[in-house]
Amino acid sequence: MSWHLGQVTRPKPGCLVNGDLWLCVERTDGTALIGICDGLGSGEPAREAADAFDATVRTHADRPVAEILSLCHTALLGTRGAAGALLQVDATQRLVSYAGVGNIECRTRRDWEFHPLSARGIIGAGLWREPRVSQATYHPGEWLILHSDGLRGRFDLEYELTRLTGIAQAEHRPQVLAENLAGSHARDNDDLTVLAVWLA
Ligand SMILES: [Mn+2]
Repeated sequence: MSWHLGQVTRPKPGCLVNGDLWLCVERTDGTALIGICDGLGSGEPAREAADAFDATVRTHADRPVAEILSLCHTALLGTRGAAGALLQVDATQRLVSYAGVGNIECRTRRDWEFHPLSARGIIGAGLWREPRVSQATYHPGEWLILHSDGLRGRFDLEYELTRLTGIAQAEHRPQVLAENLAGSHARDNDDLTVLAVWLA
């Protein structure tokens, strides 16, 4: 019972500051909390919003995911706002929980009947409604891809997974997948974050 994470994050080409970020923290109950955030726009103001998301998630990591996003909304009022999502991985129960707001996508294999959607809206701006939490159990070998809109969403996950079969050390596959996706499907006009989570 374990899981592995691959990641790529970078600022918009030509920019020094990345308005996207991701984080992974271990909760006191032993589950993992993975977060991804895209501060609106780019540069310092986007980063400021993303940093507020990061700090809030770390401070309240033991709370339920939707509640953490509500706390993020309050913390981001007065910033540019952000899109953001949280994935909780319970490797002991083989259970994942996802909640997101705005342009963060969570992609899964077609065969897995778990296709969570982020709610509309912006964290830190406008009317707030606590997002719905999607939950599912999984069999070992399942995948979740979380990405900001710096990645085009139309990639074929099944095909990308077939490109990994030649990699002898399975725990390296998530990183290779994240790099393959960033290499083939990134937009060149936005900050980018791709997380590939392999539930072993
Ligand atoms: Mn973006």
